[in-house]
Amino acid sequence: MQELEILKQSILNKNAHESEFSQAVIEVLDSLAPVLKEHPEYIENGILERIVEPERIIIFRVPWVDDAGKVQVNRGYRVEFNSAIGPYKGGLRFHKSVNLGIVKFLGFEQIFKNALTGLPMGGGKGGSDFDPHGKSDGEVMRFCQSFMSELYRHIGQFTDVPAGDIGVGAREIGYLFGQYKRLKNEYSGVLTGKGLNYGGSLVRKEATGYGLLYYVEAMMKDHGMELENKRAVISGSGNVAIYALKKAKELGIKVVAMSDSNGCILDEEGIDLALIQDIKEIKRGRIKEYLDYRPKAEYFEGSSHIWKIKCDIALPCATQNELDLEDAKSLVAGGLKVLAEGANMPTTPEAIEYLMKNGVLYAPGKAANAGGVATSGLEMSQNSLRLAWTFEEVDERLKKIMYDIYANVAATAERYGFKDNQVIGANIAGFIKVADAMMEEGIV
Ligand code: NDP
Ligand code: 2IT
Repeated sequence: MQELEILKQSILNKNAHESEFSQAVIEVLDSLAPVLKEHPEYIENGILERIVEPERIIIFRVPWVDDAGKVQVNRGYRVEFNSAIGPYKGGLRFHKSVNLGIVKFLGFEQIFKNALTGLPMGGGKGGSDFDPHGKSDGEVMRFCQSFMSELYRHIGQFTDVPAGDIGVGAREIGYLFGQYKRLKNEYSGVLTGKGLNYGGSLVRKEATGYGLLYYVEAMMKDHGMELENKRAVISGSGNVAIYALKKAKELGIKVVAMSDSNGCILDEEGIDLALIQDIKEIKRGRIKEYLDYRPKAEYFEGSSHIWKIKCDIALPCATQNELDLEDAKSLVAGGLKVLAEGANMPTTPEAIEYLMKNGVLYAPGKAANAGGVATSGLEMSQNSLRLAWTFEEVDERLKKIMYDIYANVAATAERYGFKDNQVIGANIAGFIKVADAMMEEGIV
């Protein structure tokens, strides 16, 4: 379609230095031709031009003092991308690689992911180039307090509700929440992923990893495939990876490898969950330390080695573009059947194309990792009700949401003539809900 080609070129020109953002936008635009043919009103009303432009971007200075008494300065971001179906919602990422293009790509993905959950949440994302690795608790606290000293005036339970992402877990959310409450003199559910003592939801910590496996279960069942005794690898060893491992084990899948940004471990007896939790969640250590306790396991330098390990199921749960065409080729050569993304945009476009052409069931992150933000939505509901649901109740709702997302993605793909193409299914299903809301709300 000519309109799409013109828009794609203008996105590339306008955001030439934001490669991740352009990559995410082009993938969505490339999926939309079938729906735009049926609905020319989306083009006539400038939906595409509007949906690729954030409603608001906030960039701010974050000064703080390190343990040596030296002044440090980081850059803070919040991209409030789209509020058509609810308050901006999405995580905060603290990682040295964070820049505006990365936050925009994550915010853009979040619009469609949040729509797929069926809950009323718009899309947003934020973060900073602050690197929490090796920082003391005091340094992390002072950084979080400084970050919130600016962010607090832009967010609110009905406006914009941040949560965690890479480098932002329960510790950081606690410090951010404490500072927000102090500045506003108000207790509200302005953040999700909160501690259970002050308004957090059971299952939020587990939600992205558990949700990923519920999605995989729904998808594999639909294709008549058994989960039990399948061999899997999971990249990363953070929040998403750890709870993907836990649920995979419960479902009878044998996970043999995990990684961090330095390297990967292979344990043919199956990765020991309690040991990984001790090394990564409690000691905040490196994955290499696994060998100190399991000498039969092997360690390989470099985070991408994990894709050389033979497996039936691959679950990338670390970061964007961590799996490229070469990695996809070695996975397919090793007999890969299923790849589902716990991370956001971990697979490069060339790798996705290769996987799908070679018969791998491929589940894109905006569908497969939506369990985290969905449970954030459930945390917001509980905060509004001033109630706390049981673990079982939240887990049941999460599972239903993930099964419903899979069903919606699969049905949408089929309805538009692309059966089993979950990229097209997820992008169209997410897009239609947001686009229709934007049409109803007028040109804003
Ligand atoms: P964590 O900070 O808990 O863990 C991140 C993991 O990924 C760590 O093992 C880290 O290794 C590794 N990693 C990070 N950056 C790189 C890199 N550049 N190269 C190689 N490895 C890297 O983050 P989460 O588990 O929360 O997030 C993981 C992914 O899941 C991200 O893509 C995030 O956007 C996505 N996601 C998260 C959700 C959530 O609820 N938390 C929800 C949906 C998606 P190291 O320790 O060496 O840095
Ligand atoms: O990428 C994601 O969906 C998240 N980091 C979770 C966002 C949220 O608001 O819970």
